[in-house]
Amino acid sequence: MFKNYKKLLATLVPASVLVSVPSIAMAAAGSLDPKDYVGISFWIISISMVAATAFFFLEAGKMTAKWRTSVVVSGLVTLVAAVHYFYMRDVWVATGTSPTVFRYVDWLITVPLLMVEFYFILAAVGLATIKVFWNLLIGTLVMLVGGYLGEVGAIDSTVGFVIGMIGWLYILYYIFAGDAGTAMGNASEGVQSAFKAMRLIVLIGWAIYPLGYLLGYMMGSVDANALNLIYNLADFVNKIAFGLLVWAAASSESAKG
Ligand SMILES: *C/C=C(C)/C=C/C=C(C)/C=C/C1=C(C)CCCC1(C)C
Repeated sequence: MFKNYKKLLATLVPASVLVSVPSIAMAAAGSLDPKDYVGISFWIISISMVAATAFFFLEAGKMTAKWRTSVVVSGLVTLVAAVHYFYMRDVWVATGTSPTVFRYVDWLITVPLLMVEFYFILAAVGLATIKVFWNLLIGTLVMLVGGYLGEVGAIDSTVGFVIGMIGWLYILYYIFAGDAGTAMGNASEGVQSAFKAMRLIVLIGWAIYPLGYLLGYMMGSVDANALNLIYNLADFVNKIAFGLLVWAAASSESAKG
């Protein structure tokens, strides 16, 4: 499957640079206001996603077969996010409104991919069952559907928040106390510490999102600046740092041969 790895890389990296061209053109035309900190954060994070993608795809080639897919998935997460970030940035710069649809389409693709990472890290040590993946996916869908309906005003923003929280708490319960959490017993130290760090990201890194929602929608009026700045920061932590944890575990385990 990875024989054409170099070819894949040669396609994906220029492709991610190409999608950034419209944004570069806009910035060159001076449309990014130096006082627009939210717009600048969109810019910085979109470029970071491109850089992280190149890094993960290049590094994947150094891993043993068992670990390569995990690092490729880290690169897919940042690639999908990079593309959405260029669109989101343009929506923000052009209209000053939240790019809610692009944001949720991105999450709908990238969050399940992050759940796949959990599945893979368990699978690499022979502990995963498909049930683990389905449970994490169900939690993800409840979380995102609740949040989306609340953000677009289809349901009351507090109700959307509560539904979203239920989905997130289910994921937390599952990875800390459920099958996925208790299955790690005899995994190697490198895998165990990576798994624990990934769990902490889902607990602490992911907590930034409901905070953004709270400050964005539930303080009496809608604050698009706070909402987008916080979501952007959260994506940086939860996509790039999370990917680096997977990369670190894969590197150390691959070095063992
Ligand atoms: C790469 C994108 C990631 C990891 C996105 C994660 C999103 C969340 C953890 C969102 C959580 C929410 C709640 C827990 C309640 C309020 C609504 C959400 C959707 C913002």
